[in-house]
Amino acid sequence: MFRHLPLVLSAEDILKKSFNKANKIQITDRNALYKKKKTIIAKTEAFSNTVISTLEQYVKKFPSINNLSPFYQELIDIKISVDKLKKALGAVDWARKTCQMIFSKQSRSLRKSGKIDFLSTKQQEIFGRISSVVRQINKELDVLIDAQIILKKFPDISDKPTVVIAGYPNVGKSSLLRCLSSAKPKIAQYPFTTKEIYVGHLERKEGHIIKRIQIIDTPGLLDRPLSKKNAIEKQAIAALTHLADIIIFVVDPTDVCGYNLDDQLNLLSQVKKMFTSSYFLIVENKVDLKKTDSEFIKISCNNFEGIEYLKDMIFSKF
Ligand SMILES: Nc1nc2c(ncn2[C@@H]2O[C@H](COP(=O)(O)OP(=O)(O)OP(=O)(O)O)[C@@H](O)[C@H]2O)c(=O)[nH]1
Ligand SMILES: [Mg+2]
Repeated sequence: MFRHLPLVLSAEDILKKSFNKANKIQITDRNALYKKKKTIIAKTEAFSNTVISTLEQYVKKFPSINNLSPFYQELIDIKISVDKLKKALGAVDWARKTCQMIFSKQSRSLRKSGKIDFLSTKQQEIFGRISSVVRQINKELDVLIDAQIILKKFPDISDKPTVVIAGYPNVGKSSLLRCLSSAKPKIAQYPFTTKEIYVGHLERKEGHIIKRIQIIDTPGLLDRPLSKKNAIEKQAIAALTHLADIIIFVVDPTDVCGYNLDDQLNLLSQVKKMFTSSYFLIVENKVDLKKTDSEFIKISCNNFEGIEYLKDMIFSKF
């Protein structure tokens, strides 16, 4: 989705690249005066056009935030800030227009004059003014440099039917995504292993139809109010809010996750209250270690007990 974002350069690097382009220019003309004049004009053009086209490319290739899905907009807000990114793109566009204006105005006087001294002075003036505009947006370019790295790592979400796996940290959510799909999220025996949203896909042929489902692994949630949730937890809430047709809520009654069952069940009732339009499948994981008499779907990501049944339940709901 965001893989084709341009590699954003700092202000100094944009200027360096543009001066390098200008320095490479060689004009030949038998008339020495013309040669000098043409060279000055061509170098000025090469420098200005490189700056302008670089800035233009950034603005064009960054996604228009308002056209993104609400999920991506919220993810941007959590990880970057929509406002900050919009302001940075606005500033870069302002700089592009300003450089364009400086170049158009000044290059006319370059063409008219035949005096080399005047041409050199004008050229330096254009270099100076454009450089100072680019340096003015140094901070905003830094915002885009960071944003570009973050956006390139965003999960590829499609509008397929979607299952979101949620629950306390360390209960086996990522293990379940591995059991249900070919995705390979990291699994470890400590909480908050998952810090991002991961996507896997589950397919099944039913007659002539292939049913495709998107499954999303989320960072662990703690039983605390939304206002107290950190940026990692907020990503899970964003996935539940914007993407979940089905929510698989995983509980771990064994305590090896490090959290007691009552807290997990409190979270479950909070989540149920928040997401009333999603269908819930509540699974009790790690039944290879302990099985309770709850009515939850019993699974083990270790020995795959209950996994096929869970898949049947998922497909039957779509
Ligand atoms: N015995 C047993 N261990 C399991 C099972 N499923 C997961 N585990 C273990 O539980 C630990 C946590 O698993 P993860 O899949 O990383 O849990 P998570 O919910 O994604 O954790 P966070 O990303 O930190 O929220 C790991 O050590 C897994 O090997 C299971 O069915 N049985
Ligand atoms: Mg995980």
